[in-house]
Amino acid sequence: MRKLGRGHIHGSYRVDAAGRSVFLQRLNEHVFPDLDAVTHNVELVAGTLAAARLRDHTRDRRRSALSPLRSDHDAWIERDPAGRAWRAFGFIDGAHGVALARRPSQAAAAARAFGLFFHDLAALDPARLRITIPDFHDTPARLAALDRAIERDVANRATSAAPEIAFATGRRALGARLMAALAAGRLPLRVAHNDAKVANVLFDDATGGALCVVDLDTVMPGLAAFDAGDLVRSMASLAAEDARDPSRVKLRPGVVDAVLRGWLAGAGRAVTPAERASLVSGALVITFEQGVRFLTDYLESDRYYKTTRPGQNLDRARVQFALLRALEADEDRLERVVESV
Ligand code: GN1
Ligand code: MG
Repeated sequence: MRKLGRGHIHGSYRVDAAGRSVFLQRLNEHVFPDLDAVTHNVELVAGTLAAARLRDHTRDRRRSALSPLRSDHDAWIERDPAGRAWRAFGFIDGAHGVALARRPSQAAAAARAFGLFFHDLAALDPARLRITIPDFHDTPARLAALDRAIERDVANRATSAAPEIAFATGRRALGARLMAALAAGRLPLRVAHNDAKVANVLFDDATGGALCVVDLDTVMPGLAAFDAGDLVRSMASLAAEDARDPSRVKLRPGVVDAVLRGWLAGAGRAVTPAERASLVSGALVITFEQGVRFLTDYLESDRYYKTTRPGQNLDRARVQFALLRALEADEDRLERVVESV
């Protein structure tokens, strides 16, 4: 059994036994208390993607969708003697993940894979999915959680985060942009991945091309702009998400443009004009929201995101806010990029 990956949430392992390889995960029930709901969504989405893959002869059938495995007891989840929950997928071999997209072409390939994901799930009624983490990309709700954390200040850290708190509370209007458009019926509810980033794409070892979108745990009803926005957020800069010096955050305009173009190419005709027009706002809002989440966790004493050193969640928040400033400065140009596709 070999430990894999860098995710903040589950523990992931490769197991080779009886002539086959399995991707085994120990599930984090603190983050996902309703594993029945997670399992329902993963099975429904993986099945829908597999069916789309069968209709498309240009894709690698075996390696372009996850295949959840049942246990010997015909269950999707098994508990070990300590009560911990485990699940398994067929191992996708000859593939690798990447933590950072180095070149625009790689960023475009990852974004296109998520665009295809959107395209392939466009006919799936989002109401069939269960809510695994309520209000996941509801930025105003995330701001309300930040307000509570500031108010309680359980770890006495609010003073050390005063500039970040001021930054976040000054941008409430930005935080409301997407949810207001959804509530007003201007944007359609969709099946969204909700954790769209290059690290959740597998690339073919042989060709370097994007094979498959992974990590379906947060797939829920959502907006196109959540995923396209998170892709921009996670690839826009080469700085580490927890860089100690936020001045290392530099926008890579060529990569950002490639992400927007790549996502639109994958989504094709499944995307509506209003959705297209929301993608750049999505990048700003989701970057802001991620900073708000890290800042909240810092104030709540690092309960959610794993940390390996003091101040790591505050550094993470600072990086997101630096990135947001850079995206805001480039917003008009990015809107023109989307219009030109
Ligand atoms: C978490 O563990 P990972 O890297 O898949 C988080 C995402 C954040 C991300 C930030 C369920 O994802 O929402 O964008 O960290 N996932 C959950 O690095 O909260
Ligand atoms: Mg994830």
